[in-house]
Amino acid sequence: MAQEDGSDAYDVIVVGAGFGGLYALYKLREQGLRVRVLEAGAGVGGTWYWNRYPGARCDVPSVEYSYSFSRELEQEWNWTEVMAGQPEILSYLNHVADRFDLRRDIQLETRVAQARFDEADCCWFVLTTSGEELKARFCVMATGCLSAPNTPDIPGKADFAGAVYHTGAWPHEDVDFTGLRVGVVGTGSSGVQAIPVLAQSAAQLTVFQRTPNYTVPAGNRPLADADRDRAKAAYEIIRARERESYAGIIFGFGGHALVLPTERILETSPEQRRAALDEDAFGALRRYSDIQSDPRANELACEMYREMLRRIVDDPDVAERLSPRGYPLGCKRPVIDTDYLPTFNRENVTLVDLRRGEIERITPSGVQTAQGYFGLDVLIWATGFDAMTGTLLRIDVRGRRNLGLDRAWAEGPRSYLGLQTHGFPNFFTLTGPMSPSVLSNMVVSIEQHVDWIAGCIRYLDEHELATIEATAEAEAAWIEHVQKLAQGTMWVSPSCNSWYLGTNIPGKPRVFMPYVGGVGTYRKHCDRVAAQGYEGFVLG
Ligand code: N01
Repeated sequence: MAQEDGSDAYDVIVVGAGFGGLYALYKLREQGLRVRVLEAGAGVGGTWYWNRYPGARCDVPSVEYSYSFSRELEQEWNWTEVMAGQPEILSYLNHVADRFDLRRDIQLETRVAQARFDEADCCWFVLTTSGEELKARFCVMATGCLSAPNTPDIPGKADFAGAVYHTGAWPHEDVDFTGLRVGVVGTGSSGVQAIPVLAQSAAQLTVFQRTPNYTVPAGNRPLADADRDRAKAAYEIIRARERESYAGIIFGFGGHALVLPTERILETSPEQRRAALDEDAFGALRRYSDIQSDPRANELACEMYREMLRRIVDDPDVAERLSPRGYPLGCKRPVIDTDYLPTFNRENVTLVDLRRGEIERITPSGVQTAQGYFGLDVLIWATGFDAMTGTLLRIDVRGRRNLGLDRAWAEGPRSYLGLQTHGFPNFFTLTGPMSPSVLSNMVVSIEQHVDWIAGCIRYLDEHELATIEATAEAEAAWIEHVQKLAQGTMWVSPSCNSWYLGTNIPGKPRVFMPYVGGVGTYRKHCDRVAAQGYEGFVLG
């Protein structure tokens, strides 16, 4: 497509119109660049466009899970709950798209099939599934970390005759479960959020649980006017502190005030731990400093969790089935819920603990497990995503010498700073593997990456340089640094399976993908690299 100046190339193609793609478009366009955003969905919003299952909600406080780039936007927008639900976040993102006139550069319902680097021309050719080809100097993949839904390969899954849904690709019209027998497979964040809501309308809800999760109540509530006003007045300080913090959050995960752990659980008596649970069940698990680093301490915390659960769930056998065992607290992504455990006290809810007999096959009318058959009208997969690499690898990305990203990442993702892979010049991965991304408030990490990329492109243009590419040495050193930081933590414990490690996808290499050093430290690394003329990159 010809540009206003007659050239047929864009400066930047951005793939994805979620939080990342929208801000990338805003920022790069402000810089005078010609930008085109390609988005597979029929609307903007990314994660919040696709994940509209009942109960979908963010677990980072909304005043923090929002853009900081516009003071006016911060002051205009009024969040109504401490942690906003999906519809409110989606309307925020639509407001942003309108407020900053972004839509004119976004092409919806456009899925990217291939991105190919042309060495002679020093540019990327991006091919869509409808056959359109676009050309740009730079590619920014704002494709999200949790955007490739995973439906497990269970025999007979195509045979089910009733309605089938995936939480990560939920229909846009309301789904009515009244009077129906509904089955949910999966008890990660999505399942845990959907289950209590589904239980209210379904005639019978059957939950197929492979691994029980450690989940704690979110304590969500309406955002009081006074609290909202206070946040608005203090935004400058809030944002500055988020940027220097560990996780890009200062009010605390789930909206609970951050408590610095000061006690060692290994130094407590059983009575003291029971008293701590009596006082504040949720807070109890956050007051100890040794849980993340010492397996014995961790097991004591796990037992505290199971004790909390037994206090909530009436039937001791159901409580046992819900009890996580054999893997540490803190290995998987924390799960925060609304009424999850009490839902299992309802008459119309059945918990199938797959540790007692796995799913053997899906039949046209239900699920056959080794412990019996469960008849269903509706089947919901809450089985997560091929995280962090899945969406990128579903695109045929070809760098120098026709190198495929799938080949470069055959033994796990390789990246320098989580921003670029050797062999793929001018190709940036927003919140990519080996950056803090999923261990942080995504919006803080997205803004940091977009600002860094925008600064990088400005630098190249000012110095009349055409390309930037991570060196193999810098990439290898960064990967080693990332892996070393994670060593000894519960995230990489041998008994841990998680999408952070890729172990939820059969055949995916077991590699811990996020950077655990914290967003503040990470930002300093990135700033230093830029200040030193993009150390670790070759500029050409
Ligand atoms: O996916 P998950 P998710 N048979 O991978 C089970 C973000 N998020 O969509 O643990 C039976 O966590 C699997 O079992 P197991 C957040 O970052 C945020 O729930 O692998 N079960 C697990 O129980 C989150 O972490 C929010 O043994 C099978 C479940 O499916 C991420 O998205 C809300 C199975 C998948 O859980 C992903 O969450 C929602 C099989 N073959 C999501 N395969 C908030 O902000 C998989 N499972 C609150």
